[in-house]
Amino acid sequence: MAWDPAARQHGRGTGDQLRWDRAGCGYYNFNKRTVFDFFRDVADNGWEAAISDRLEWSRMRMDPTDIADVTGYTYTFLVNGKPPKANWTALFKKGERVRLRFINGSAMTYFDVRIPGLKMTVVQADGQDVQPVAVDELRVAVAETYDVIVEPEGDRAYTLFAEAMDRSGYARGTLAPRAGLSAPVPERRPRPLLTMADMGMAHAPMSGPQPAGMAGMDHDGQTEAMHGMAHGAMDADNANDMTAMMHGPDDHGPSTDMIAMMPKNRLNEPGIGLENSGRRVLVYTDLRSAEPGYDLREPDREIELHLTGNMQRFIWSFDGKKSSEAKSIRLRYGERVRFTFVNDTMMNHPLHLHGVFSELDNGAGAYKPRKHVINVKPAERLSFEVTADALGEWAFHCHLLYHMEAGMFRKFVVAKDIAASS
Ligand SMILES: [Cu+2]
Repeated sequence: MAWDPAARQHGRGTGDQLRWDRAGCGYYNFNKRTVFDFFRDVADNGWEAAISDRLEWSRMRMDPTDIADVTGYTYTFLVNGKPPKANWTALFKKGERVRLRFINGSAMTYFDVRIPGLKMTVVQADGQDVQPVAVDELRVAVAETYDVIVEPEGDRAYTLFAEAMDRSGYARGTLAPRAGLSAPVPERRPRPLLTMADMGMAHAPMSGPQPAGMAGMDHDGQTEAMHGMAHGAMDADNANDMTAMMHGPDDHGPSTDMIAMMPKNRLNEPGIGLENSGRRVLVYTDLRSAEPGYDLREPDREIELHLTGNMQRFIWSFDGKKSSEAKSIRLRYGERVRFTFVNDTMMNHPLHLHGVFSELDNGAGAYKPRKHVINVKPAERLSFEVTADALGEWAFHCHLLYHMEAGMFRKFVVAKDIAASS
């Protein structure tokens, strides 16, 4: 059974949407914080902290509610082509174990999937068997797939609930013993807020005074000075955190409006809005391949790529270069390569390297999960390994459609003779 929370737009073509998006990052962000939120922050944290926090966000030309580029205001979210009211339903027989395949077929939306009242046992990720892990909820990035096994009981219906990551809408279906039944649809949760950790400050508190430029934003072209400052600002806590690394000297040029000063491994985090939920949420460190990898060689070399962007101009890129300005990535047939991604933006990016498996370096040793799409969280640094066993030209891109269109795309070539290939 396939469940495909695809998204449908109201009457606008893709090109038009992209243009509207470019009108400003806040254009569709109706979740913006209000003056009432501001006074609540003042009551909670005091004037100085609240004002300092606002200034920091406005300097970045962003808002802490910028979780998604396109929201539920524009989209109606669907399960197998059906909007929430039409309630797509799958029938089960009493005592049956049911395998559900969640495919995020949307263009721009991450979904948080749960079935209130049922544990889900994840058995496959991106079509590859994994060691079973029981969870209450899982985040499915764009183009990821997960298979879960559920054991519905009794003469009752269960709601399949797929809430958009920014909480602006949801897709919904039902699992029931017969047609026409339905279960309550959960309340949507409050919208999550980005934190200073999402800006690459590994342990910086969300509120409280921040020295100007701490986040590594390019304010009036002073990026180099801020690199120096951030070194000085590194506290003992950060210095002891072995998963956090200082960003290198490259600021990726003018098409980049931020770098993460302290990118870190976030594979054991459930992601924004799912922290402290009280539910068991799938994390990338849970994923262990059912079988050991077939190529256990150490990589011959490492390729590091930074995920970069400029929110205001809606430019998305790798290493500050749009696809039109960049050379292809070349791998020699048969070689083993480690890729390392550093996300210098405050958004999640689901990255897809075509043609080969991406074996996620999540501490599982020989049992690294083999993925097609790897989600990289804001300010995250992660690695995966690849065996270049598929000759030809392939695509490598962010799976958020508008990010790919805007330039977060590279050609990737596997050839017997790298020098001779085009
Ligand atoms: Cu992206």
